[in-house]
Amino acid sequence: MRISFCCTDTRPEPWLAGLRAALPQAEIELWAPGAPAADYAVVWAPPQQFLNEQPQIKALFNIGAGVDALMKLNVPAQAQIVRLDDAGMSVQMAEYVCHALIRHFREFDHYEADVAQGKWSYRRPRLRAECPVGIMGLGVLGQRVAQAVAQFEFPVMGWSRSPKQVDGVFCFAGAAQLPDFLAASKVLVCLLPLTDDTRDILRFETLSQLQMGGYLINVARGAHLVEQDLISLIDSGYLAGATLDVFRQEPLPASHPFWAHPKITVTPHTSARTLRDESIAQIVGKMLALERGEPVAGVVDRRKGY
Ligand code: NDP
Ligand code: OXD
Repeated sequence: MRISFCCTDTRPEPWLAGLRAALPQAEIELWAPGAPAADYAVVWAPPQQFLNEQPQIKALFNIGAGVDALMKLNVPAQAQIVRLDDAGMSVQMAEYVCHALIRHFREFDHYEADVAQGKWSYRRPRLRAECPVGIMGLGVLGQRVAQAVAQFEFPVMGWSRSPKQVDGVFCFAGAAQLPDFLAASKVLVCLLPLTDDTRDILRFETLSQLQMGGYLINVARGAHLVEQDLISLIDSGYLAGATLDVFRQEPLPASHPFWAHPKITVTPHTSARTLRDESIAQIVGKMLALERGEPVAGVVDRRKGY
């Protein structure tokens, strides 16, 4: 079995060492133009040239959950695209979203500012019932986040493409139920894949349907959000603020207004990191299953784009 490694912005050595240790019988090489044909590839945002030179490839293993960078390319028709299926990401996502939600809900920024001035002050307790949390995307990550948020006894709404039943979550589905989902939510968490249907989904028209004083947590992709619409809604006082982990342009340019906005918290696309050892174990397990002719989880439906 020959495996090609072609991952942009990723240090290849530890991945190659981990893959070789797990699959000593395989030939595993860092891709370079003109490399021999491979059976499988481990990829992250590969160049089109890689795919053009590997028309026979059986499967591409994406070292992230989101496959939007791959879906922009011309991928050989027979190649299965397999994404990371949790692999240690969902618990990180749950931590990140709960941290952002609780920091906002309990007004810890205000306490921090008061404490910095030596002030011993109290803010009026808020009611959880008045802070319903809406989660867009009830997939591997969205469901884990929904469960974690529900543990803190917030009312939880969820929205997905197909109807779902998730314990403790009031579920909405499809474009027709989006307005009801938004109207029932005050904090909105985006955990959608980036597709033609979801690009720009966080825009004036949708964000202004959240309950007054709403808050946005975007941990999916920057292109879900129309950035200026968010700033306008916060500056007008309709939305209370946002925590953003992903941006249209990454790294976020130094001159971007998000950096200094007092009601926007920025983190550098770090809400759920790819964990190398877990990811290698998952990828290797799936490669061996495919070799045996068995089905694997996390295969992308190319028509849906995720
Ligand atoms: P999944 O594919 O498991 O889940 C996607 C969910 O979105 C599904 O519930 C799906 O509905 C729903 N969905 C897709 N399209 C629509 C639509 N048009 N309308 C309504 N719902 C829709 O993905 P994951 O949970 O694993 O990951 C989600 C995203 O999180 C990734 O695509 C990636 O972009 C992002 N991510 C960000 C990271 C970060 O560090 N910031 C790290 C990892 C992932 P249905 O269930 O009906 O198919
Ligand atoms: C992912 C990511 O999609 O890191 O896994 O954003």
